[in-house]
Amino acid sequence: MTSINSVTELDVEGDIAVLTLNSPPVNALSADVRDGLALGVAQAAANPTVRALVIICAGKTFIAGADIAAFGKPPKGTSTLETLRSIEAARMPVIAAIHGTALGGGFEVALACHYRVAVPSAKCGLPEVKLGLLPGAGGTQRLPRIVGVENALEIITSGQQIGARACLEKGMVDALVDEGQLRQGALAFARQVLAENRPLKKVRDLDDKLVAARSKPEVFAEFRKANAKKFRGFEAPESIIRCVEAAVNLPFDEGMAFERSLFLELVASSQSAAQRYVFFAERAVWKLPDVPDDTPVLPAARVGIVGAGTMGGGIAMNFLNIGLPVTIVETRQDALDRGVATIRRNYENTAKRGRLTLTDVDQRMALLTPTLSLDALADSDLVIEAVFEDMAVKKTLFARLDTIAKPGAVLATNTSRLDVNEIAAATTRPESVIGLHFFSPANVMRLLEVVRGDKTSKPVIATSMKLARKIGKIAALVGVCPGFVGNRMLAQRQREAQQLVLEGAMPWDVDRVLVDFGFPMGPFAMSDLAGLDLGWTREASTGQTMREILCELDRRGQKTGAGYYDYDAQRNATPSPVVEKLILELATRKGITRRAVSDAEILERCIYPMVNEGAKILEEGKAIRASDIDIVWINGYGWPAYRGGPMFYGDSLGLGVVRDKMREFHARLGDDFRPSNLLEKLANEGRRFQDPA
Ligand code: T1G
Repeated sequence: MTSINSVTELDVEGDIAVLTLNSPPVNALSADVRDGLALGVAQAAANPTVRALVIICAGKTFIAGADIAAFGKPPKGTSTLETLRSIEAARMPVIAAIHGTALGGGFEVALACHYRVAVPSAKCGLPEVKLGLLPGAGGTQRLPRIVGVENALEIITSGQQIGARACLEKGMVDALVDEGQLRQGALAFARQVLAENRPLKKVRDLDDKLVAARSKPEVFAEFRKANAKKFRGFEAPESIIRCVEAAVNLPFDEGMAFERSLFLELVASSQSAAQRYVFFAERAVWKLPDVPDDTPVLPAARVGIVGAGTMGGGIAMNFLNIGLPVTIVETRQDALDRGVATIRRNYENTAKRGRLTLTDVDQRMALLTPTLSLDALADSDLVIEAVFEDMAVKKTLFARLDTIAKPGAVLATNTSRLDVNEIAAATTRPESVIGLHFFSPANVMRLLEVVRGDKTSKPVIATSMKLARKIGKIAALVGVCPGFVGNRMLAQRQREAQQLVLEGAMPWDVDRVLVDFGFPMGPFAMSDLAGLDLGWTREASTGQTMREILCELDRRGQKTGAGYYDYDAQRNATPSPVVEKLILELATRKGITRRAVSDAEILERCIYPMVNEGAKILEEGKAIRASDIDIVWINGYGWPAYRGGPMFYGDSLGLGVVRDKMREFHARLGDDFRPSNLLEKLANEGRRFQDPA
């Protein structure tokens, strides 16, 4: 065994060399790893007894890509491209031995090898698009040569991980070896290559798939059209498509040069900076400064849900999906039956799309126990209420649960804004009470706000966060305040959207500006979709807001064919002349002289107060870090990932810019725009939310 450098060793078994990389946690292509690869290949080639080389990794995975943390820093060591060139140009067959996840530059290393073998549990992929990048080490040039253009376009623009068996079928790997026997299997494969005197198969030389593609140039336009909605606003997918086009139409080396040029553009782009920030933010969110990793976790084998409505049913599905038995409680049989039927229908719809079998559906439904009795929750480890959003109702329920639930059970409320401390005070065990704020639809939306009460215990927090990860959520631990993090900031945007419409904009102007910014829908279209009458009653309606006026006219949104917009039978929205007239009348009644409102003002008035509110949330300690707030907004409200989240966006504008604009609005529009202390402080010091405190 020869140590090549701190992360690479080379040993020789007979006439086969084995180059082992060991750079935890994921063998990312750091400078040391690249140097080790290049030096190791050279040393193996310089050994006349060596007739083949296996590249394998220690630890949990094959190379999982370039070192994301190194982007934007001065390059060090052997370049990735040089490293791959040395592999592909080696005098002997080089075999990549893959386990774990060979991703990005890691799979590109494997593609530069002459052969690839993998254990069945391994996965391969080119997820650079999720970082606002494209595979910058030949992935867009080599992969189409193996799997064809259509497959390559789908694989690279989706960033999906592909299981080893599917990789074998697509030709991305050449053989599977026994699980847990990767080294032995790779060595055996290498001996077979030698015994059969197989050629040095260079992917760059494969051309048959490209020849076929040259006769179908329309593939690219069709792919662009089919994915226009999914790619809207993102730069990387179009660059990827252009690179794959180049693979079809240019010689390999020219295609590589083209890929390199587009890669460098993306690396330098604000979108990629944002998406790389989000990558680390999604990992930071699980780090809880005052809840150590070794905090004891409570049992969570049986779940009780109170309420079988939209939220309760959706929440139940999260746990049924991971095989946990769920007891769901309602007050009336018809409501219970409706709730259970909705859960089954949701699963059956998923099965129709081929993502579940009917057996899966039956197995999950068999885990569900519907009941009208709260007492049935006596042996639940976790009880989640999803009943009517009313404090009195919730306090009464928690007082009852306190007498029913077993000692140590976690009692969670799904409230979206009510005071978790007040709910906890209705029990004799406030340390067991926590907020689990699911976002609707609860079986789809990835975000979970975990709301810690003042007395919530650390084991309850740790248990909740661990369970959140098990059900596939991304969880942000937040503090108790009206609307917690997401809805508290949303209130800022909703207020300004309504005010801007009175001052001179129309709902469709505000929606257009925010959709152009990157949101999937604007606030008014969202309100029509959700229903304008949520929480509205005719008895209490005063006709003082557009929402009330519209509800009084039975314009309650898409479900009534009209809300802020008019809808046709296919629910296509058009701006409503009726609503325009109502807005003008309301503004007149309120003595408002309407004026032209610019798109810039719409954006600034909707977004900057959100950033300012996020700063207040941080000041008050209701979120652990700014990037947690960004995770909330990206995963709960559709903030475009390529803008990093509201706090990252504020940083990208410069907090001085945000502060000055807030000061200007404050002078003109009042206290809603008073810059927070933290915003003032950071702006005055020329710092960012994302800088270490
Ligand atoms: N670079 C740097 N750090 C990385 C990393 C990477 N590529 N991947 C993971 N980490 C860190 C991560 O931050 C965390 O750190 C720890 O490893 C465990 O990660 C030229 C330009 C591999 C599937 O996009 O998808 O190649 O929080 O918690 O759940 O064309 O990590 O412990 O301090 O996610 O087991 C392309 C990204 C890069 C893969 C493992 N590659 N990584 O998941 O662990 S661009 C990727 C992942 C590129 C080339 C281009 C996952 C994983 P900490 P984890 P996991």
